[in-house]
Amino acid sequence: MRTTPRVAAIHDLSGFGRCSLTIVMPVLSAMGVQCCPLPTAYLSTHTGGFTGNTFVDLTDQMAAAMDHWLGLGLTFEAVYTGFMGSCRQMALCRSFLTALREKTPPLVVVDPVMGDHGRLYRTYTPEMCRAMADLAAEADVIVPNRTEAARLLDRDYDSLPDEAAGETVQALSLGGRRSVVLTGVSLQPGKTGAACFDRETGQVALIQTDFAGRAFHGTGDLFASVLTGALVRGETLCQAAERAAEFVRLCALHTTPQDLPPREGVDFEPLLGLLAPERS
Ligand code: PXL
Repeated sequence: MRTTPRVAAIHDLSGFGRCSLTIVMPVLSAMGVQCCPLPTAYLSTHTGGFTGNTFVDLTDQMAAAMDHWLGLGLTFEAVYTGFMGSCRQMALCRSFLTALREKTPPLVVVDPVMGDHGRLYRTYTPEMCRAMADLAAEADVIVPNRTEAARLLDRDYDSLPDEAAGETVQALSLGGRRSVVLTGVSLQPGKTGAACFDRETGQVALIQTDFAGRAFHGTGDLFASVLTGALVRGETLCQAAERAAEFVRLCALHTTPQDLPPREGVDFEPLLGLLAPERS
């Protein structure tokens, strides 16, 4: 009997500048979770803070890989999606989920990656944002930042202040049907964290940890990866979000004194051991 949880991770692979699959894969492995990557694109670097990156679209490969996996009868405890390169990729994810649900429905975690700090990433068009909202409608859990929350709700970034994060997560829950973890919520100076709406309990929880003083690229991916790993290990939404917030805090604390360019992300590799499951 298989005991290791298995996650299909549908994200881009960016060779340099820790984000997406270069975070998802090591984090899930360190947590004792099997990660099956389904790359949406290969980029030489991510697009936040680098210019001139290469971009190879892997949509056709995605379709073929999904068919192959379905043909093999594979089941996944979770499907975790992130950065998408086109509307067609999001439509493919949706049909993959429909097919998987016929057999063993996975937990669906959608990080609706579209932008940050009030701005969309430059590869995202309004049509892609609508397709992301459609994909997110299929999720059991979404993990937006404030920029993405504003897009999903069709609201202004400024109309969703952190003090109202409790209302924001409720508004994003589609009437209580999906759980929401809003990241990057700061309720006082020097703090950062998340607001959670758990559809199992109907409760809102606010999590705050110390902010390391600098923002780094890819911390959203790090947070959502730990969250997904903890969820498939059986933790509640709130426990999983607390674990994720604490790991990101420790990684940022470890990275800040090194004075590395923020676009290179957090130096999480030396801390991966902290995520290992306890062995009985
Ligand atoms: O971390 C989000 C992300 C993922 N993938 C790519 C990106 C970004 C953000 O810039 O460019 C390719």
